[in-house]
Amino acid sequence: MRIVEAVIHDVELPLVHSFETSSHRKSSLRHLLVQLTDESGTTGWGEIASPAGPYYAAETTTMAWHTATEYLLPAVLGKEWEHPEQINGFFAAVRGHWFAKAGVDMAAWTLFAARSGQPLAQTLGGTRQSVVAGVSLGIEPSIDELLEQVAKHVDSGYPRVKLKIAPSGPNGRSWDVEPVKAVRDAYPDLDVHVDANGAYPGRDQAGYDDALAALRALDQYGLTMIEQPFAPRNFLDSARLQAELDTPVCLDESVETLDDLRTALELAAGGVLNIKVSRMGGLSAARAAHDLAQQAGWPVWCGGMHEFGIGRLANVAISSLPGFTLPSDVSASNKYYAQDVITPPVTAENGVVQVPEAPGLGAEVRTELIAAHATQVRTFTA
Ligand code: OSB
Ligand code: MG
Repeated sequence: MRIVEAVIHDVELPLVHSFETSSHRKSSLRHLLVQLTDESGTTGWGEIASPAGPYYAAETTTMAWHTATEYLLPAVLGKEWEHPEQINGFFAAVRGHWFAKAGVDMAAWTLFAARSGQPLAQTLGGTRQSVVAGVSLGIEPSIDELLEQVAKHVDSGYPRVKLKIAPSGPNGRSWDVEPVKAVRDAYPDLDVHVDANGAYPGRDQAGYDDALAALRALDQYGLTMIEQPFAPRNFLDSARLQAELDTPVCLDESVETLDDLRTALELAAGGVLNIKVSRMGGLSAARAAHDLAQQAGWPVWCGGMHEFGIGRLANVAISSLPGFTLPSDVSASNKYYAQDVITPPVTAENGVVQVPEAPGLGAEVRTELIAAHATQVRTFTA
């Protein structure tokens, strides 16, 4: 196969409900859609779901545009390949920039699946026909508004709810033990987990004692996991915390590469892995992380970056692999977007999403909707 054309679309979609985490709040999202076409005229789509600002990872959408247009797309154009796992090799010299790489890798995988006449999930080695979805709920202005959000999603059938939490600090009041207690009191048996996005100070920072006290208090609420309590590179405090808590610690931001995962496994810096296709640089890396975690006995689940439909379907496909035993953040398109870039959109019935059986991505890409919401487009030809 040879990529003869690459197109990148910079697309902004409004969110149906604004979303706040320990670092910031947003009401619309700007993602980059990558379209690769080979010499047979087969097209594959990928999504660069980098957040606009450098708060989850250092990468931003503007940087990803630069990385993709200056380095990644020129590197894949005109190259001969037989399998999508080779794509990353063409830009192996580029350090980091996992989101930008993920979008290109994903486009190569969907192109390959389409050309093989196979659903993406099957191409990846997926074994499930459906995947269980959980929802991720942001920090709300009040406990009542949070309980309203939980009720809305539990009532529509989602079996797991993840709550964003934050310690008190320069960003404002703490949002951890109090909301968790309120949700647990209202839903004694619900699968609940929390995600701090690395906001708790580590051992060498002010506030560590308060952080430990809050995290220890959270251990009482039967949470499925505490996701990313400490900063991404702080594997050591994560390992110390895991050694004393009953609740599994889940790593998200800490694991960008397979080397990070090996470090985490060796140190027992957690017990669960959130695999994000975007954070790890694509489907090839996500699949390799799944294999490594499975061998080590860590359950995994697929995290999201509020993907539009293209990235969302890639998440559904990877979640069909056997080691994804916990609910994934593959909620329906309508949790975030009134109009999605694919048709049909991703839907969930009682919190269960069907894995598409159609070849390739598994849905039609709505190019007219993409064009209507695009702020810039660039085309490369071999
Ligand atoms: O940490 O999981 C996270 C969104 C943006 C940045 C970080 C995270 C998230 C989510 C989104 O939780 C979950 C989803 O896409 O449904
Ligand atoms: Mg997370």
